[in-house]
Amino acid sequence: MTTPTDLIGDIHGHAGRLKALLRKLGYERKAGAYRHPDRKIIFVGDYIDRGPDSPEVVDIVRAMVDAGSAVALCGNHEFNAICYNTSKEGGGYLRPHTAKNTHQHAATLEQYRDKPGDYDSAIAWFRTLPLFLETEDLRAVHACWDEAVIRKLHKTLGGAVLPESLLPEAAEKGTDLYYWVEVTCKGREADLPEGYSFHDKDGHERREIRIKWWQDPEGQSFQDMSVIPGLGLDHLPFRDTEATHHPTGSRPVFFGHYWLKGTPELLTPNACCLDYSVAKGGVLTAYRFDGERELNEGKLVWV
Ligand SMILES: [Mn+2]
Repeated sequence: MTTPTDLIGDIHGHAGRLKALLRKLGYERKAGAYRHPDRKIIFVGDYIDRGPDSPEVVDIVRAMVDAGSAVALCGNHEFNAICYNTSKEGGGYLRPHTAKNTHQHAATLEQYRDKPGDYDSAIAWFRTLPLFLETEDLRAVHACWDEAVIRKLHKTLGGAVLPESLLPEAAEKGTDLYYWVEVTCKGREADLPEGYSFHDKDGHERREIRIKWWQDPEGQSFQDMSVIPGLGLDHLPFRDTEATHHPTGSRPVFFGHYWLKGTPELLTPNACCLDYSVAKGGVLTAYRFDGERELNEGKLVWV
C-alpha cells in the first residue's frame, strides 16, 4: 500500500494560491513545513517565473521536500534556470543570456535581487530535482511520459536526476540527451509530412507539431493530435516517424506544462494534466490520488 498522494501542477510564483490549495487539501504548516498526517504531495515542476513570488514558492516546496512531505520534479523553467546559471566551456552560459531568455526568467531574477545567496541556493536545489517519478501505482513528469525516452534517460543518468557532468550535453541541441530532456520537460513533437508547415504565434514557419502524446493516435488527424487548435490539419491523417508510446492501460500518469484553460478535467481515464494556467488568469490544480487505476474527475481540486 503506497501513501495517498496529492499531485499539484505548475505554480509559477503564485505563493498565495499554493498556500490556499495546500490548506484546502488539509495540509497545515508545522515546524516550518506544510504537512498532512496521512498524505504526501508530488509537485510536477515549474515553481518559478511569471508570478509574483517565486522565492516563497521555492521556500514552501523545498521545506516540504526536506520534511519528507513532498517530492518535487524538475520543470522546464527550473531546467532553464539551471542552464542560465551554468557557465559554458569557452565562455558564456549553457542557456545564453539573450533578451528572450532573460525576459522569461526576469520576474524571478527581480524577486531574488536583494537575496543573491537565496537565489544561488535555489539554483543549487533545482539541480537535485528528478525529471520523472514512477511508483508502483503512478507516473509523474513535467510534460511527457514517453516510456522509451524515460528508459533511456534512466539508464544514461543512472537515476532520475541530471548530474552536473551531463548538463553541457543536455543543453547542446542535437545530442540524444538534449532530445530526451526536451521531450520529458517540454513535450513530444511529430514531424508534418513533406511539404506541410504552419506559422506559429510568433510568425515562425514550423514543420512539426507538439502532440497530445496521451491520446491514442489510431485514426486521428494531425489536427486531432496537435496541442494547438485550428492549424487546418484536419484532413491530414496522423502518422509519426517514431512510435508514440501512448500509455494505454498503464498506471495513471500525471503532468503539467500545457497551459490548459477552463475547468480542470481528465484528459483520459489514466492521463491527468494539472496545469490550468494559474499564471494566465486560471487556477492552481491538484488531483487527490489514492491508488486507483482509473482516475476520477471528482478528485480534481483547485483554487
Ligand atoms: Mn512547463
